[in-house]
This record gives sequence, structure tokens and C-alpha cells, in this order.
Amino acid sequence: MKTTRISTLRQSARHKPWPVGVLLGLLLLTTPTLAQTYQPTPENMKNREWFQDAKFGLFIHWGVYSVLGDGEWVMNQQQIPVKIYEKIPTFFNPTDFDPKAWVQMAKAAGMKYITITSKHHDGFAMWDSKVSDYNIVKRTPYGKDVLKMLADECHKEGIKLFFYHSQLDWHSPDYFPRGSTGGSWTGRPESGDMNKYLDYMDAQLSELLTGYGEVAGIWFDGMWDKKNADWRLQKTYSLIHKLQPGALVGSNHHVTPFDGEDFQMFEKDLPGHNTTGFSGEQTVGALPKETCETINNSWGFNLKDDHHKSKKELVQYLVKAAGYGANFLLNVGPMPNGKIQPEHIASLKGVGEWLNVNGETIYGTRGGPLTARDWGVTTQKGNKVYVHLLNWFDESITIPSWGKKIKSATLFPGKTPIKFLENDYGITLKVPKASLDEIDTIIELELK
Ligand code: FHN
Repeated sequence: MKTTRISTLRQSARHKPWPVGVLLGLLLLTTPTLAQTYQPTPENMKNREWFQDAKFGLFIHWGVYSVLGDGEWVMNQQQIPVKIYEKIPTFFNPTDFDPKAWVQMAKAAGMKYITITSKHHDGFAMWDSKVSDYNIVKRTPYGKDVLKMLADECHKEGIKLFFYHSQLDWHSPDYFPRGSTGGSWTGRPESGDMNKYLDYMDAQLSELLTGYGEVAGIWFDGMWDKKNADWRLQKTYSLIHKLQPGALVGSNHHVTPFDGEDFQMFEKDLPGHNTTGFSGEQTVGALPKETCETINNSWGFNLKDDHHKSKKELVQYLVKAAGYGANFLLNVGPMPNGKIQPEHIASLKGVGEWLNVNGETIYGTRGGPLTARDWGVTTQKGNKVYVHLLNWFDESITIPSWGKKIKSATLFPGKTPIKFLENDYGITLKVPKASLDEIDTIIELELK
């Protein structure tokens, strides 16, 4: 008798109750929805490696909301009804928009990819959508497809392009029942069909994944507005992977990744931290990771926001993220004329200058071998470990050893050898005071 696993289990069961593990296993085996059904293609896995090597990207929150200079939530913050908000596109005319300047700025900053808002919560499409005329070509005096212009420039310059896409929509009448935002003040009828809305969203995603060349990925946001809704994720995710199997899907839902996602993002926090309250329910998974942050305190252009982060803050954030094995997606909010604020261009240039010298200790590395410490982080690549002293100003430091013997310790860059001692207390490194750097003192350890 061919004994299957189940029948042998059944024979032995006659005697004792089935252990919970077995029942769970059976449940997983017999109910496909619970099992990991998404099989990323080899191309997708290759792109995940590229993503983890890339380490640094430009986030762009740009839309008609930029006209009001009060951030990307202005419609909700000021409770501007749809009928009134629809006037704003008629003022949106970014004649100074120059995709070459944006891409060159990103490259000069040392960034390897751009993630731009194709549609934010206000529902306005920043491309020539045939699915809805609520878009930049049909509704603005500018009338040109800025995503097409940017995509062409990115492809020409070897910069990968991701599209941020909001699942939350304060404009669509079919985004119903409403969620925790975008209530009755929008003036939409108290009716609608969420499935019709999701069909509309999938149709717009299909446009983005078939008309703009290679799309490196989709950066979803907004599910948190209706946590318990049926977002038909598998349908949308498999549509994306059917149209572009290599595209990396991520969703800023602030919970643990769902089947079908290719990377995990953390908003304004390093993986595992929750200083902003976004990541309370989020466990750090095994997918490639990305931390996104604002260059000041706003995502969309905010006239009054002058909390511009310093070069030191930005570089240390990038290095810490790398130490946690995460990418750093740094945001700018372009102005309504299409230009980037000069303070932000200058800060990005500064980060680029730092990466021109120290990029080897970031690009292509993975976090570790040590987890983050108060003094800093470590990154590793091949038989090299880079110790990043971000918050240490003494001439010697003892770090824990991790079981690998050290062949040499040198300052990076410049490869000046420094003294080191390995013993039961760890690895003690002697760093000459003059070599301490106020942003990041890097020691390259070559392993035996
Ligand atoms: O509401 C959005 C916000 O406007 C912005 O897009 C950020 C970017 O990560 N995400 C949401 C807030 O969680």
C-alpha cells in the first residue's frame, strides 16, 4: 500500500491527538491562499540583488498639490472638496521642468534609481492616462506627460525608475466605502464600488507598465487608509509581474510583507525601529529593505518648511541604513515650476561628493557582520568589513569579534595601516586622533 505522509499520520493518529504543527502544516498544504504562491522569476531575483547593491535612490513627491506649497496632503488637511481641488490642475504649468537636470542631480548625488509619484492620494495622474482624463496632459496648461519625459531620460542615463502609486484615492467616487481619510468633505456621493475602483487602478497600472519602458518597480502606499478592506493584492501583484516579471513590488502598508511583494520599506525609520509610530506592527522580513526619508520635513513641496537636513545627517542616515542592510530613499518635493529647491540640490551634491570618495564602503555591501551600535555600523563585501564610526571620538575602540580573524586594518580611503589587537575582549582598533572624521571614520578590515 503506498503509504502517503497523510495515511501514516492517520495510522499513528488513531492512538494520540494530532500535534498542532501537523494540523497547521496540513492547513497550509491544503489551503493555497496561506502558502507562499508567488515565485519570483530569476530576473526578479537578479533585480533584487541589483537593488541591494544600489543602496541609494531619489524619492520624488510631485503633483498639482505643489502649486499650494503646503505639502502633498493639502487636499485632506484643508478639506478641499473635489470640485474645488479640480481647479488646481489649471494652475499647474511646470515650464521649467527639465528631466535631464533631475537625472543629472540624482547621478551627481550618487543615486542609482528614482521613485516618483505617478499618482498620490489626490488621485491626479502625472502621465497621459487613457483610463481617466484627470491627468497632467488633459487637465493642465502644461499638457505634457512628465513621466514619459523622465522615463526616457532615466533609460538613457542608466538610472532605474520606480513608480510610487497610491491605492488611497480622495478623488475617485468608487473608492468606497471611504477610509480613515478623505471623508464626506470631498463632496463625493455616499456610494461607490470598490471593485470598480480597483479595476480602474489596475488599468492605470497597466498603462504605466506597458507605456514607459522598463519599470524597476511599483511603490504602493495608502492601504493603511482601509486596513481591513479586500485590496485584491494578489490580482494586482500578479498583473504587475505578468506585465513586467522583473519589476519589484513593495507596499508601504506598515505591516509585514504580503505574498507577491519583492521588497519591504520602512517610512522615516531604520528597519526594526519605530520612532515615528509608522512601524509598530511591522516585523523586519527577509526581503530586500528600503528606508525612505524627507530631505526636510515634507514629502511634497512645502513653502514654509526650512528644516533642511545637513550633509552630515544625510550621509550618516545613508550609512546607518546600509549598516541595517537597507537602501536609503531620500525625498525631494519639486516646486510647481518644475525646479528642485536650491538647498536640496546643494545637499544632494554634498552627499555625492562623499560617495565619490567613500562609495566603495556602501555600494554592493550588505549590512553587518555586527548589528548597529551606538558608535556606528558595519558593512561587508567579500573579505572586507567596513567599520563606520559615526559617533565615536576616542583614539581607540574595542568592537566585538564575530569569529573571523583580521588580516589587516587600514583607514578608508588612503589605506593607512592602523594598529589593532584581537583578544577575548574583542577587536581593539587604534585610530589616530587626526584621522577621526566628524561624519564617518571608516576602518577597512581585511579578513584572513
Ligand atoms: O501619506 C503618505 C505621505 O504622503 C507620503 O507619501 C509618505 C511617503 O512614504 N507615505 C504616506 C504616509 O505614510
